Amino acid sequence: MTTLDTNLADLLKPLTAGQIHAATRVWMAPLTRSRSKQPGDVPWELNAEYYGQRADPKKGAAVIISEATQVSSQGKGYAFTPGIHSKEQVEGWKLVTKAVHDKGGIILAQLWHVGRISHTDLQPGGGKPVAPSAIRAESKTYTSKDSGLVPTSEPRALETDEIPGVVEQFRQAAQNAKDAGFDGVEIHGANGYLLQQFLRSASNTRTDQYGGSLENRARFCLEVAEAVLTVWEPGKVGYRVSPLGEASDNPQDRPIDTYSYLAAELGKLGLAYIHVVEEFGSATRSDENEPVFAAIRSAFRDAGGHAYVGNGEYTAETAAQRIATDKADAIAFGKPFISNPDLAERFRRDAPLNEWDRDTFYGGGAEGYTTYPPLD
Ligand code: 8OZ
Repeated sequence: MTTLDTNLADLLKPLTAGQIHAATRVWMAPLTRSRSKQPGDVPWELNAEYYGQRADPKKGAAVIISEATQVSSQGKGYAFTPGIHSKEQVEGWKLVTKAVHDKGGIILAQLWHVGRISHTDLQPGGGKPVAPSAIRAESKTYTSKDSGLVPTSEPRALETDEIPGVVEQFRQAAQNAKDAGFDGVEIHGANGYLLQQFLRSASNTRTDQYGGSLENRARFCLEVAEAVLTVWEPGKVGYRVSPLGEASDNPQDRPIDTYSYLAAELGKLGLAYIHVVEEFGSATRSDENEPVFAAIRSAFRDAGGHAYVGNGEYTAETAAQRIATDKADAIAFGKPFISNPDLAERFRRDAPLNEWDRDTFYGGGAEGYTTYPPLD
């Protein structure tokens, strides 16, 4: 028997993460696809079809984490990404959650505020994007079909008394997710966006209670989590981190200290899972980096958190091995789910995978979105 055969059973067995009852350990990662209906960044039938195709909890994703979804118009950083702050958007998401539930699936909304990774063209009234500090990211974003990628705008620092209003955007979005029929939410704390901008000293030079010490830099992240927990039970909430990632010009500092503190505080809140981007860009799931993941895993679990969800360039083999050795409770697959709506079934049958087409990752219509065939 191969390693895959011996461990595959572990990958395909059920998992209870808090109050999330997942049929397998094969989850679908949040994937920006930039196909919301315009104007208004509204989810629509095409998005419902895409998510529905992947929603069979045994053959597809046991749990779907939605693409990153802006909590407010201020939280938007890329053209064509969906929001969850207007009435139309909530109505649009109802089509998506219904399509998933019709297949017996589970879907969580990923709540997103980009902070400084935005452009004045995308901001309400053409204002500056907001951030912990007025430090521009050497990074690009996408403002329209015509402009292509453009440098991000210089942000302005949030006033201390504005911060509760931004926390409230997350609370309201969490409530909107409930109204739209989601089964829970994931807080986007990764990849150089607003929560991570607060957490890291490279993007946070504040001198109030939201900057300086690690406790202060993590304060905003934890206030967001607590606000979300006024709407959702902790067993239905996850939090995503990218401890080693430096995406969007946001270098790491002291990842073990930073993320074991954050993971422990999130664990104390009793969250369903922590979702860790282990490999992306310059970050890799190497032996050298293993202590970072191990520290997060034990800090979160020991404090009362439930599952550890790994992510990043996994195959069936590496995922199965990770589960079998208790290095993760579930694995979130991204690109493989773009091109394989029935990914878990293909793993089960050891069937070949469809290849993904990068040219159709972002924007456009059905092509490269709902056109990948299942086995049957
Ligand atoms: C790809 C393109 C735009 C945004 C992330 C939400 O990295 C994203 C994203 C990914 O978390």
